[in-house]
Amino acid sequence: MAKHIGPQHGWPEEYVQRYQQAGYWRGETFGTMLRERALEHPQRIAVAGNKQRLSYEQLDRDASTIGAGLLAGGFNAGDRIVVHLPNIPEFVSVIFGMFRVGIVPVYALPAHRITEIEHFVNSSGARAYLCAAEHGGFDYCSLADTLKERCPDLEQVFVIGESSGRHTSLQALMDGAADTQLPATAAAPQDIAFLQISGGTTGLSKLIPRTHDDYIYTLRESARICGLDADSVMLCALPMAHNFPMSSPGFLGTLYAGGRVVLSPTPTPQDCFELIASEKVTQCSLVPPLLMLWLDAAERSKPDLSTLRVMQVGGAKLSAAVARRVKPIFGVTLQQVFGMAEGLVNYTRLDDDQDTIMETQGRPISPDDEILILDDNGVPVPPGQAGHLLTRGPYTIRGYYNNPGANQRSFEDGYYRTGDIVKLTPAGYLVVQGRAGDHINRAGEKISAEEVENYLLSHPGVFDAAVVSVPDPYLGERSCAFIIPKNEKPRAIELKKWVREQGIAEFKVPDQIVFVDTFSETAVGKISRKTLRAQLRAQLEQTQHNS
Ligand code: AMP
Ligand code: DBH
Repeated sequence: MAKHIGPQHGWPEEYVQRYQQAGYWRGETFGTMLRERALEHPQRIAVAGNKQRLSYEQLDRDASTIGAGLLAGGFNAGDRIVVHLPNIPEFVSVIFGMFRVGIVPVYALPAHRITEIEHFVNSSGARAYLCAAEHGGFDYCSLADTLKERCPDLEQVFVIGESSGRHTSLQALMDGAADTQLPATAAAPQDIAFLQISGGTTGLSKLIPRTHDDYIYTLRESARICGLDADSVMLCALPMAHNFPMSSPGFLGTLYAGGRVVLSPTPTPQDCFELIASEKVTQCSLVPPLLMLWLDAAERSKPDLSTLRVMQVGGAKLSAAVARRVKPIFGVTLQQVFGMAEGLVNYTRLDDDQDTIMETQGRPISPDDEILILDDNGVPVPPGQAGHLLTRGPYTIRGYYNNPGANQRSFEDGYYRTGDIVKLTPAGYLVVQGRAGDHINRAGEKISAEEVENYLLSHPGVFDAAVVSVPDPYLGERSCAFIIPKNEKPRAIELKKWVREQGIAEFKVPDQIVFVDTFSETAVGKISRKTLRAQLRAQLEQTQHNS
């Protein structure tokens, strides 16, 4: 497995110059950004959570210590390390430590399990894996043990918390490099800063290479569009490895603005309402199902949310009916966010009229975000009609990391095919209509139908499997697996257990299993999986409608 980071980024030189001249790419890096904030207001709290409070100065120092510790441990700029952490302050110090010395974090979600982590290690060529010893009742050290067996090229495991001596503790790494001062950055602005994870449409997630320059551009603009400044307090309720709470405007946008990030261990109303009151939180980002949960809880318990100003909601389609409840119940301005880890992010603006805020998913960050809306034949649709969204611009990647096959499918003439079906309003706002791709958007978590089908197909009792999304009043969408059994029909509960035992994130386990004799009388083997899934979805909706 190659250890170098490969091509730095895919933007052609003329675009690099254009984005630089327009002032989007300003030559900042995460290392310089943190150093500047630490010099501007050293004593301000940057991150609070898990009973810790880190000032900007302390965060800057910890980043240097971690970076120096990794260099002393034989790691070099360009190396990849899979970072698998919950919402704890060390998440921030660890990634800034890596940014400072040019080591590239690969972000895994706390819900990910051995199968996904092994895939991230192999596809990124990571030299190390870094996790928290335990979180949410799950023992990540045991996962690390299995990972070491399965990935012989993996050289190191770093653990935060009690690691029972089997792995290197982050604290030991830091103790070995205490008080080392490092220059603000060893990375260049156009280097890959980190690898983000795609939701995955076909099979396991793809890796998304983001540069310092392109990502920091989105932070600067997101902070401005969302009204963040040094007095802002952002509650991070969603898992912070997600691109949305990371950058739209997220914890990184808040740090860019010099504000304070407050980390919640869970997104429950109980945990979060308490933190909002005690930390005087001004902003927070949620996915629609959590928003609904919070709205109901707030109506019941009337918590003190008087400091909250703005709430970003995105990741999945927000219904206008739910959107309308936000202001009366929370007393905040709603901001819809339609984004993707690959790049393009749209926001409704804080001063937009109410209809725009309720009914649209916003407009792009950048004047240079190019939007194409095409019909099935690749021809632009007439204004106002729905079609496939393609985009390119100053922060949308030109290709996945080391994945020519996926790049062939997902990129054309520099445009990224988002897989979303959208309409454009006369004012240039996007309204998400649905999706062309075969993933399930389960409460904002994207699940690849193909990936789950493959787990099901590996069961000895399964002849064929097709996984589709079903509308769900709470989750937005849930997953349903249609199964053609072999001679002996397995039980649904057994199949769910089987999928779970593949060592994957729990949200990928099918919510519903339907056994059928055949998928379609005429079509088996003759139609694409995509058409088949569409037929099954229609069939299911029809039976639900009739019942
Ligand atoms: P990912 O590629 O995993 O980062 O997921 C991005 C995808 O999430 C988008 O392409 C959309 O399908 C979906 N998405 C994100 N925000 C919204 C939103 N506000 N409304 C509808 N879908 C959304
Ligand atoms: O769903 C997403 O991936 C997403 C949603 C809102 C995202 O990546 C973002 C904003 O940046």
